[in-house]
Amino acid sequence: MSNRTLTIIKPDAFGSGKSGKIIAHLEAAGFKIVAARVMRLTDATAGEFYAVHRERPFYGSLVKFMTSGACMPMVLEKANAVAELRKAIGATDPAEAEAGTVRKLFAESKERNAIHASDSDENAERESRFFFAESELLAAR
Ligand code: 3AN
Repeated sequence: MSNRTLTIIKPDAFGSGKSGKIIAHLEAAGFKIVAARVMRLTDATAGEFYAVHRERPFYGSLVKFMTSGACMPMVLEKANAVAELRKAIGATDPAEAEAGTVRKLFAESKERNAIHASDSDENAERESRFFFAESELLAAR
């Protein structure tokens, strides 16, 4: 069980000025920010990040969406971080997400769903290193 996970405030939420509210929501839920940046993904970067979905019918559209504007990758820290963040963001489709979750509060649709969260400790580690250098991951709590 690791205490870190990787999140991305996606272009729909960042572009409509919801990043501050989402960060406040996550901090209120007990997450601390270890690393953060604002960036715009390229086709190559988004394609590599979502490579596991390459064969899915929504892959092309997902990459187009994720490169459509700036986004905000962050490494978050909390005990049992991966499971806790998945719980805090809610189901992939906001229509199915529980009340009070980030996606219920801030997402537009199943694709434009406001936020990404790693689905395992292994992916949290891989995805954190995808966006951040070793020196950026040193912040100790
Ligand atoms: P989650 O983000 O809840 O882990 P995944 O990993 O199944 O969901 O999907 C990755 C991303 O792909 C989602 N966040 C969403 O933006 C998009 N996505 C997933 N399923 C669909 C779908 N059926 N139609 C359109 N986009 C989808």
